[in-house]
Amino acid sequence: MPRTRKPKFRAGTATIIGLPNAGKSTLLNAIVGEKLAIVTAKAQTTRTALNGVWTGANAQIVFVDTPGVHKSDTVINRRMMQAVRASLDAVDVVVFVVDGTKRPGEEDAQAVDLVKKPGMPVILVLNKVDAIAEKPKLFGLIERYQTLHEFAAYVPVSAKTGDGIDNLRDAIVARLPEGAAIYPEDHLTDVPSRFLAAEMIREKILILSRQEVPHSVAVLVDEWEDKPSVIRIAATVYVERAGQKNIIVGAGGAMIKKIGTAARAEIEKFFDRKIFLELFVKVKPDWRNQPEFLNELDWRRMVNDRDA
Ligand SMILES: Nc1nc2c(ncn2[C@@H]2O[C@H](COP(=O)(O)OP(=O)(O)O)[C@@H](O)[C@H]2O)c(=O)[nH]1
Ligand SMILES: [Mg+2]
Repeated sequence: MPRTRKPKFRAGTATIIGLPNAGKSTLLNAIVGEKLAIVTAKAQTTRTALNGVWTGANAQIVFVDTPGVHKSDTVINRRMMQAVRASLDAVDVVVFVVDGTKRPGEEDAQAVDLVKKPGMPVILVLNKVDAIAEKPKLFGLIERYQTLHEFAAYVPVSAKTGDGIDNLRDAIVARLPEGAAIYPEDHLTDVPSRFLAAEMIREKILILSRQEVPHSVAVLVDEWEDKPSVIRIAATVYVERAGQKNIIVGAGGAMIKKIGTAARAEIEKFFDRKIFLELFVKVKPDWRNQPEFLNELDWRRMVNDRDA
């Protein structure tokens, strides 16, 4: 009887890199099938690297979503770029995401330079193909990117509709080393629940509030009480100025109520539990330049503190 060779299991890490708003977080969510990373139309929505695991029959990919490549001026921006660089260490494949509706510019060339490492396969993902009416335009775009780097593959996708996501997974898996799974097959992420909840609150603030507020907002979950019937969460929204606090609280508390309602719905959906959410707003001037506070916001330290 002829023996059919079973493909060997492959497992490894793929980091998702690109300019702000390319659709990196949307792509992570599309691949793992859960809304792990928050998404908005605003740049610098993602502030920290976070992982999401996809496990198939013959492979496991540990994805790392990262902040957009940008110039760093404040302490938080420097940390964001450190997270981007750190995600390139000990990684098997780089998934370089670009907005396929845009021509590559100087910023793209600089971002590509960041991922040029000897022997590192870099897959170019041309995202947002749902928004490209004339598909042949993609060929011209690919030609331009070819002048920037010898990419391992070119994969058009729509993170929004899911188009091309299977091809992308295949292209990544083909470049992973053979080996056993790194995580149990039902493991989704290392990110603690309280961080995910804080991010969901921050997303609603970014979506509902105006211009100057987004960059000034940080959210920390202070209490997480898991009761049989409900999870009770208390969180603090930090802003930099009193005026921003007024915007977020709104007239008669209308805005914070709206934020709370939207965030609670999102958190309930994700955890599939009834949630009781309490929000507080505090002014913390210049928090973006305070290393201590930035440590408090870092989910990796939340995990370590809990273990300690
Ligand atoms: N039309 C379209 N929009 C997308 C797609 N992927 C992401 N976006 C939008 O692009 C914006 C930035 O997405 P996000 O995932 O936060 O980008 P990131 O900054 O690279 O993480 C959001 O408004 C998304 O809804 C896509 O495939 N098609
Ligand atoms: Mg993002």
